[in-house]
Amino acid sequence: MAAPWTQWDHVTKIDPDKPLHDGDSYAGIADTGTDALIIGGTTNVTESSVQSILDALSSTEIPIFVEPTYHPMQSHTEGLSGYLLPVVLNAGNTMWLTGAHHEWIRSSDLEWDYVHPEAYIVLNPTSTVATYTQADCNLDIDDVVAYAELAEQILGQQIVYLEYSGMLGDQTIVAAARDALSTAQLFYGGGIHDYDSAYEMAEVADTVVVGDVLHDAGIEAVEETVRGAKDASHES
Ligand code: 1GP
Repeated sequence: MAAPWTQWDHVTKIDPDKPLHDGDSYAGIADTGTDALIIGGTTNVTESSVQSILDALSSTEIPIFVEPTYHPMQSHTEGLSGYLLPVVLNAGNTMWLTGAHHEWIRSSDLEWDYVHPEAYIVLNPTSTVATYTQADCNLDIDDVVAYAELAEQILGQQIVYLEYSGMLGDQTIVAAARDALSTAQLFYGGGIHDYDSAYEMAEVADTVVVGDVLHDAGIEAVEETVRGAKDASHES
């Protein structure tokens, strides 16, 4: 069976550390047409904050994954499709390459069917994730392409994630990374906030991820980004 993410054009990431926009509810996010939800953030994410969001999403039918930047005690929670585990290829702090993962595996009885790695390439030097992982974001297009190939061909990664968190990335770099991959899925995230920005990035990435727009502008704005991503995917 094909991995679920091969069907995703648009994903919405919910940060447990940020409130929803006024009047929005977690349950309403799935009605935007987004293909999947990821619960995850860089700082202040705890098992209990993730659990309250899972509870609020209990009637949601689209896949829900958690990016565990905290240390989950359970390897599988009810209502969860699985964990997406970031491995930050350009991290300066090896905690984000293998350190945190090693610790989690040592201390938990993981159900591997539910755990899938994502090879992150962090590209916005001013983002919290770049600071936190001490990422080397001083990369040109050939560096990014080489990381994408390394992820797929050397590390056998099925998901490569270009993470521009907080800023809209460079479409040429995203397209070049996509071209360098054979079967891995290219996720793009960062700065998508309306129809046009979603369309632009979905033209070149396999899956676009929106985060801040949910918390800053709300569900209706997320809906616009879904339309942009779906239109671009159907045309390509
Ligand atoms: C963050 O890639 C996601 O991990 C989305 O980025 O918050 O900038 O939309 P934004």
